[in-house]
Amino acid sequence: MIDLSAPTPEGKPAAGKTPEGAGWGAWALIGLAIAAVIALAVVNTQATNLHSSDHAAGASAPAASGAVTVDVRVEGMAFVPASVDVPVGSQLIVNFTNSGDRVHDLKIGQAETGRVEPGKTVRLDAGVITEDVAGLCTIAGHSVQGMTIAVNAIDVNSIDGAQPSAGHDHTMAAGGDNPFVEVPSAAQRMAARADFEAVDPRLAPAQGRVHEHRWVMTEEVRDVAPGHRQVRWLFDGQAPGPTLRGKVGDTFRITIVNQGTMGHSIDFHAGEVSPDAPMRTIEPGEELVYEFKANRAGIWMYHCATAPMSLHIANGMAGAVVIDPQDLRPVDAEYALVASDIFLGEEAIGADAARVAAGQPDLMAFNYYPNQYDLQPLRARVGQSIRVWLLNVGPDQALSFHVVGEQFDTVYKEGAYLLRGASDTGSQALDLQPAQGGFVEMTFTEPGTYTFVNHIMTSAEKGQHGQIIVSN
Ligand SMILES: [Cu+2]
Repeated sequence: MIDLSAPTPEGKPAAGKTPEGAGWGAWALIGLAIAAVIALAVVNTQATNLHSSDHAAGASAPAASGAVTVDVRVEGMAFVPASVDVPVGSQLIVNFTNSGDRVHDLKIGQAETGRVEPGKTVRLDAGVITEDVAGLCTIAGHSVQGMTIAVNAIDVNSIDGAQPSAGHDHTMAAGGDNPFVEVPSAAQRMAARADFEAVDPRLAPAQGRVHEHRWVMTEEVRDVAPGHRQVRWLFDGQAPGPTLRGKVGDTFRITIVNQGTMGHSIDFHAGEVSPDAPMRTIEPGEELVYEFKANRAGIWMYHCATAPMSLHIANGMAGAVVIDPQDLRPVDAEYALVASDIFLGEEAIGADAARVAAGQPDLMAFNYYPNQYDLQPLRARVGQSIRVWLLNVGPDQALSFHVVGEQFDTVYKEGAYLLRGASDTGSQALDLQPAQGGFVEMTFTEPGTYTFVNHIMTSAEKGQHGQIIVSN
C-alpha cells in the first residue's frame, strides 16, 4: 500500500517556461489556451486544483484495481492532504474528518458528504476514478479561501507515466486564475512560518532638516508570497522603498543609482519641481540627484516613473515620504502601511505584464507582502493611542482602511483633518485612491485581537489583512 496522503512532488509544467523566441503575443495565446482547457475541466465543480503535480514522479503507483481509501482532514481553511493520487479505474473512498472549528463539507465530482459538524467523520464514496477530478467545500466562499482538493488519476499502464490521464495541466491554484504560477490560498498565506520576517511597520520620528540618501536601484529575486519567489525592482533593496520622514521646510536630496538591467527613474510627490530633468529615466550604470523642498505636510507617494509605470510600481518601485503636520499630537506608537496590489509571475520575469496591464492583481498587500501582519501582528496596550499612516500606491486598487472593533477619533486625509480628537463622533474607514495618503488614530479600551483590513472585502481576502494584538 503506498502512502496516498504523501504530497505529490512539486514540478512546474511546461507552462512555466518561456518558449525560445516566443514574443509576448504568442505567450498570451498560450496562456489563454491553457486557461480555456482548465476552464473546461472545472466547469462543473467551480473548483480549481490546489496542488501543482507532476505525474511522472508518481510512477510507483500500484496496479489499478479495487478501492483506495484516503483520510482527509481540515486545517484552517484547507483540506489535508490537498492532493491525492489514485490509479485509474480504482474506486476512491474518503474518510473525511472535519478537524476544523466550522461546518464544512466535501464534494468530489458528483459525490457529496453533506454538511459535516466539527469533530465528525463521514465516509464518502467518490466512485471509480477514470480521470482527474476536482474536489471542494461547497459552502459559499470556502473554496476560494483554499478548501479544494485535487484527485489525480494516475495511469499505471503508461510506460513512462509521463502524462496525466486526463491530459490537462495543474498550474491553477486556489484563489487565483493566473496561468503562470500557483497563487497561494488564504489558508496557505496565513499558515505560521518560523522563518518569516515581516517588513518593519514602525515609523520613527523625523530627524534633521536635510535628508540625503543614495539609493541603488536593483532587480532581485525575492519572496513575494508564501512559496513564491520572483524578481522585484527595488529602491535601496526593498519594497516598499525606504520611508522618508521630515518636517515642513526640510530639504531632501536623493541620489538614485541604476544597477538594474533596464531604465528606471523616480518621481517624488512630496515636492514641487519641474519634472523634465529630475524625473527622467536613467539607464543602467547612470545616476541622478533629485532634490526638493517639502513645503506641504502629508504622506506623499514616490515611485519609478518609467513606462509602463503600472509595471514598475507593481514590481516594487514605490514608497512614502511623511511630512509631519505642524501640530501633530503625541501618540504612543506610529506605523506606516503602504497598500499595494500584488501581481505574480515567473521567477525570472517578475509581475506578469499582461495581468498588470489588465488590472488583475493576484493578491493584495500592506507593505508589499500579503497577510504579513497576520503572521507578525502589530502590538499595543490598553489605553495606548496609535497612529497608522497610510499610503495607497496601487497601482490600481482603492483602499478603505478599517480596524475591526475599533473606531478612529482622528482622521487626516490628503492634507486636512476630517476629524480630530473626537469623543462623541468617530470614523470607521479611511478611503484612499492610488497616490492618496493620510493617517488614522485610535485608542484601545479593551485587550484583544483587532484585525485591520481593506474593507473592500475581496482585497482583504486577497491579503490586505493584518492584526493588532492589544494586551493589558
Ligand atoms: Cu523602474
